[in-house]
Amino acid sequence: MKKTLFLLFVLAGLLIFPANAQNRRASIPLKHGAHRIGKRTDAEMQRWREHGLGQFIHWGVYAIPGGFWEDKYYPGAAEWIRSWKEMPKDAYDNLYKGFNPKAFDAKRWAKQAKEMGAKYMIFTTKHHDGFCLWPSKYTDYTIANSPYKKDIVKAVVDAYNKEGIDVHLYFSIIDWNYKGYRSAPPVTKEDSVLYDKFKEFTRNQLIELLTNYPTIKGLWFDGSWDKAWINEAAWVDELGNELRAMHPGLVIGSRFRADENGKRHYDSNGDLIDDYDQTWERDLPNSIDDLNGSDWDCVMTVPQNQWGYHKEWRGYVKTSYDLIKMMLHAVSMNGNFVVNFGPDGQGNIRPEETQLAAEIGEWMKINSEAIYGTSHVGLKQQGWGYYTGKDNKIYLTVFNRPINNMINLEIPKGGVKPLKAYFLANKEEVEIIDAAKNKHNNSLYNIAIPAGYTSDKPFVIVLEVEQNLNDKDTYQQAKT
Ligand code: FHN
Repeated sequence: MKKTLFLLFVLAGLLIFPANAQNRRASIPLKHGAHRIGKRTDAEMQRWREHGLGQFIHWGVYAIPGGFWEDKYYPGAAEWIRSWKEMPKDAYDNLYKGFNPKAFDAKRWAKQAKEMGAKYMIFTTKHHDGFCLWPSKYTDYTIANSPYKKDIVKAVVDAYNKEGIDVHLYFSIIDWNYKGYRSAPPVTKEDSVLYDKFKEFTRNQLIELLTNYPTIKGLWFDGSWDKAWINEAAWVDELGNELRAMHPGLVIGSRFRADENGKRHYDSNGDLIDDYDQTWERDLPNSIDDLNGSDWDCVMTVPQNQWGYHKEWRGYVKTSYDLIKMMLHAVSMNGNFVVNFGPDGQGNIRPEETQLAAEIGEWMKINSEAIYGTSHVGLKQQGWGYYTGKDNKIYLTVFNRPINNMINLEIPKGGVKPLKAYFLANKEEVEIIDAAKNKHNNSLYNIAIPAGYTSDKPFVIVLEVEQNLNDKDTYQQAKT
């Protein structure tokens, strides 16, 4: 069972990441702070936790200009082009009249995600521009009024669910199209009336999404940083309760709401707001200690900072090697890794992204056992790569093969005893050399990679150990 393995080393007196409670900064009475201290322990959350790899799709009318307006290159993230001074707002707000993505085939996207190894996906129902990819009753600015007409969110949810992939819906609180939306708190009476309308509109849309797409597993909020929204802590908290009551098990990250003191993600006591930490956008923690014992996800772009479709990617574009390495980095610290795709205005996933998905999928076909349902194992990080683990297995994913072909491993005093090691790819056994103990009485081992072994990809060595890492009693102690 994922996220429990560090317990193994509780046995060795080595508690790798501190319980969240220990990291709390203060004890301030809060009405709208975290609703629990520590992680959710229910089955739905456990399912989310075990995904390891996800797919993000940013799609909307911004895919039509694709980062260009009148042949001028927009240097920001393509989905933000409406905010560019060179972009006439009226022209942008009428783009939907030409949105007719003839090549859109949700089944094709879902198949590709499945082949990549994604266990869940996050889909932009509405980005900051306010355009809804579902036929919302509460605005005219929707897919129903485009030439395409059909409900895109439904097509996506159905197709991915058919492939056994969980769907989480991305929803932007910022809505540049809605009249009552504003980023600063309302000042005048008139402003307040309008903002109240916006709040009601937002609530209606969220209820509509949960009603129309009952199989979804979570809501992935964004654009919740405006002071106007932050100031509504009590109202937003109540809305969150309402959504959870409607949809038991719903998974919501830390970007939905702030506490009454305006603290986002972590409340004024340092406790995580809602179910997982959403601060790791295009970023990875240096160490497990940076995570406060929280569940978390890392959402990652393929180029530097493009989520929606941009015709011209400039700068460094990540390779499948980079993305697989980041995935291991995340999973080895109990996070989910989510790779973003930005289909074009016709609904095609660009060839570069298709290629990356295929390469990640090839790797996952052989090595996914080291990803799905695995957790942090609490061993000292070595230069060769990353540890993940579950049951009685520790997976060593090797990115940097040492020139002496020895994979070093240090097991704390009283920790697990290795029994055998083998390549995950072909089960060929490799020698475990007992390299004595260090001055702390920790056991040092070298796993010997045969000199003749070749691989042009990161490879996984499985280390079977004596104890089952999911020991029930230790799991109970581990809940943070
Ligand atoms: O502004 C958005 C951005 O366009 C993109 O959707 C990302 C995805 O995490 N979220 C916001 C920036 O944090």
